[in-house]
Amino acid sequence: MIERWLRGTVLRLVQGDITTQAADAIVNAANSALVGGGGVDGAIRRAGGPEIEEACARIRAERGGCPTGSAVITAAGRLPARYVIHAVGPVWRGGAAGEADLLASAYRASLELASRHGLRTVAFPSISTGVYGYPVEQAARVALRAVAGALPRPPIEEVRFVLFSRTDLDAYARALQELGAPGAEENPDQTAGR
Ligand code: AR6
Repeated sequence: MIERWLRGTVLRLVQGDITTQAADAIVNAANSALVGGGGVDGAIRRAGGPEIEEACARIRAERGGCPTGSAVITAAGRLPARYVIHAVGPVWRGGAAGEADLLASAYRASLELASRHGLRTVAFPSISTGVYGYPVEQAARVALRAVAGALPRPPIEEVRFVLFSRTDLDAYARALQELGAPGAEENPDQTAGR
């Protein structure tokens, strides 16, 4: 596990399966139609059961879906998490089609929903880097910068990235380092009593 404190929130990187994570919310790498797919989406819907599809169907009926770069929140069915935040990242088209902005926006929208619902712990997968083909090194940088730049106030306790493979974990670890050297003042344990 790799972690880093930033303004009262711990950013944590772990390798694993997001469907098994205990967190207030796990984030789904969804599509804008909110219809079930493969990858994380398929795994979340299988593990969570019909309650998730029912909630997505209601959102589809009310507002037609969820545009790329935005997010919606539903119940989590049988998952250990309380909520699922369905975030829609962009399909990779070579990098000049606004992909980075849309990906950053999907992360920001997810944190905004988490904050609005008073959630304390949120677990993200690596949005867009599977079926949607976003190169993971670039996506990791966009993801961590977006999250670091949009941490809610008051701070949520933990933002966890759950990476499926060791290669993805390594890419996110490099991106986390690039955020700048951690200052002692960022870690409340190290500043206690000062
Ligand atoms: N836990 C954590 N990460 C996972 C898991 C899991 N259980 N399963 C896959 N990954 P993807 P996208 C990783 O394809 O690129 C769906 O059909 C995976 O290895 O799930 O945003 C949706 O319905 C990859 O690193 O999401 C959309 O249509 C990352 O999660 C479309 O795919 C994201 O891969 C979205 O594509």
